[in-house]
Amino acid sequence: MDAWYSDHHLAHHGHSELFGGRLVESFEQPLRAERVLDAFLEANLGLVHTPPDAGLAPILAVHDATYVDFLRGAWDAWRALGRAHPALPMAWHAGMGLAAVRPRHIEGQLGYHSMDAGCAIVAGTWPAAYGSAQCAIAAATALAHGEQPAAFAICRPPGHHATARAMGGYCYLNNAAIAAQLLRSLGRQPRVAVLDIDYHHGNGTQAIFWQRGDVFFASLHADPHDDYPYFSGHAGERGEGDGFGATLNLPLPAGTEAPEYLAALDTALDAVRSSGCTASVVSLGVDTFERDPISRFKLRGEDYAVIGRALQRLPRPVLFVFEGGYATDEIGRNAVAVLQGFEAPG
Ligand code: Q9C
Ligand code: ZN
Repeated sequence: MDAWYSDHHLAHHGHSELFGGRLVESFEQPLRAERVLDAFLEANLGLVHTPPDAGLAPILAVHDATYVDFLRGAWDAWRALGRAHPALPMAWHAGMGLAAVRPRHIEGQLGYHSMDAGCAIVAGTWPAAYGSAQCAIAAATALAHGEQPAAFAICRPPGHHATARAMGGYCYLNNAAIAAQLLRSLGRQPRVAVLDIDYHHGNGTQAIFWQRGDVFFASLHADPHDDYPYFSGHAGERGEGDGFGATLNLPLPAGTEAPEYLAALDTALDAVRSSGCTASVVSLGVDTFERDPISRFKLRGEDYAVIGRALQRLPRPVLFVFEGGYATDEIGRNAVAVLQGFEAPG
């Protein structure tokens, strides 16, 4: 399978996040995507393409125009206050009990368009997020044209926490949702599955398709009682309206190892297979790794090829979209092991 990679992500760097009560250098680093690219090239799995610019339309099919305008202009508005350090939100409307009116001031807008203090904005953030989305768009376009049965979008920054109008969890644009939407429209797929195997619940993807029956969302993740994103991903969340039954959440406890993980993955794959989907997007996070610095599952290096093999059961074409994973020494190898397992002879 071929991969899509944009070096615009390199300009999204030097950002901090609020972590454990301290402002620390973000765990979400440029090195992550470089490691994944290196591992993909080393494994000789296929070509690596630079995505062409497909414009804003596929992004606006998922995200609100006001949010996209905010992302594009946030750094300049922040700079206009005389600040040269990264922008971070610090006031949110949760709990005020009012429908939030969008503030005029950039500090208010940062809070209005975010769910946490994990998404800093620097000069290179918009170009990076845009380039990341373009990787998913180009890979989905290739699949829609029937060129290949599978593709890999080496997205950075990641996307699955971003909702239609809010950033969070290192995510600005929801690459997986943009790709799923594009497969629906461009590829004329009647029903598309999104399988999210990042350690964290893909709250953004879930929210975007919550009321839609045409995109089936299944996710394996840390139990939100105990882990980020805390307010989304419980087993009882199943979608609403036309989307009722098209969301499946399989929260797992801290310390989860391969046997329980693979059993839950089988449950998700059974559901995807009976959902009538004819194409799949995998939100591929490898922060389920035992040595991931911010996560508490216990998957080992050798488990990732087994996961990839299990994913052979997904309806094709299959688009892998890179999400989280913070053990920089191993993320490349682990992500690519999933692809190798997927491509291994059945
Ligand atoms: N103590 C992704 O993997 N911080 N985002 C959690 C836990 C946010 C992760 C802190 C983690 C977001 C794409
Ligand atoms: Zn994650």
